[in-house]
Amino acid sequence: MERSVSLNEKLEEVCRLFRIEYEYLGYETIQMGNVNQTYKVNFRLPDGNKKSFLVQNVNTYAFRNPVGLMDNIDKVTEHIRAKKSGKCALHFHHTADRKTYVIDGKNFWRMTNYVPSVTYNTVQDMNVVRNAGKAFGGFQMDLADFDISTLIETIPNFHNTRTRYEAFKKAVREDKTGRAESVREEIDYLLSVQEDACRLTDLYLAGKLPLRVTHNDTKINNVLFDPQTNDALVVVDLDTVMPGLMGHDFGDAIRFAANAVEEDCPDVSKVHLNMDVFKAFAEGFLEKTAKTMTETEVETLAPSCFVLTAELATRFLADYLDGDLYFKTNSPDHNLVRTRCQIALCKDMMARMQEMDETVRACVAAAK
Ligand code: GN1
Ligand code: MG
Repeated sequence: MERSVSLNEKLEEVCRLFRIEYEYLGYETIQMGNVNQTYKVNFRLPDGNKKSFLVQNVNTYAFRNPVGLMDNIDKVTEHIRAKKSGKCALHFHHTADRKTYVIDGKNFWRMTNYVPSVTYNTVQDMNVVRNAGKAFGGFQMDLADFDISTLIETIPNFHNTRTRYEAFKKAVREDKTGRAESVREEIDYLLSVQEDACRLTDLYLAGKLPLRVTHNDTKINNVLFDPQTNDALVVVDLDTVMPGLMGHDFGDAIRFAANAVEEDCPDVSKVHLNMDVFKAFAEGFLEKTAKTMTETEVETLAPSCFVLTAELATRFLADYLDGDLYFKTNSPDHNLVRTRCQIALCKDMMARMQEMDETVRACVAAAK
């Protein structure tokens, strides 16, 4: 890949502002996430060894209050780090004036420690899946004693499926790019499942589900694994850590990890819910969380997988209709491909709802 000199210089300058004074060697672009830009920056230490950090350019179109977001992250990472003495934890670097970010023009930069590790987009090894379930379940439990009132909503109504549907319908009505007619089938499907998709939101609004500190973006590639042992080392991508529901974390994790293919697979005939992955994740997640869960929360876990998948489909399709402003895309129809993949998964999840629910209940019984 051709490297822009100015980006190289910019990254070095940002690192200096975070008070990294070693010899700068250069950067690598890291494919991570659909929203922020991530770079691995490499340095040479005085003893000749190399040391790396991660620098991210936070997407301020998605995150309108990045300073509030960094305040959330700082509090949450320090809360977790205090419980993990000697173990791997995330740490954000500070500037000379004690800020966890550098603002330059439109760019909002931050820097963390680099954890040598592997990540997975699809997983065959059920041990890895179970460890991911434990990591996300453990993450919620680590934050169970965190004062939720000190967190801001980094994206208001992030998993409010009712407001997501309103935004989707607005995008259909406005049809800014003239694409709506060509995706009528997808629009109609998503409208037809609206009530099922809004089930979690409605239960919450009716006061039937407790608010917890949740991660809200529990893709399995947001867990870093030890390359030798495949133990989960640390949960990353804390931008959306905020008040949320147990089902948000469970459902989103299954949506991503238990899909037999990647979330943007163009061949929808390959999309299906892998029940072995479902079971392994549920075992790990519930081993950590079952004891603290209410009966209504347990009831929501299987439906939440459908909810999170349908919700994301409305978001991908709305973005396609709006002209691809929110998610990073690598082709003109990338958001449509993603939408179709999520819709295919929704259909398979609907067909397996009872099986999912029985598996959840068996895991809860085993964990209690
Ligand atoms: C985005 O943060 P990242 O890029 O891993 C999105 C999630 C979606 C996901 C789909 C802040 O995740 O909500 O589920 O893409 N994050 C934000 O891949 O919108
Ligand atoms: Mg994220």
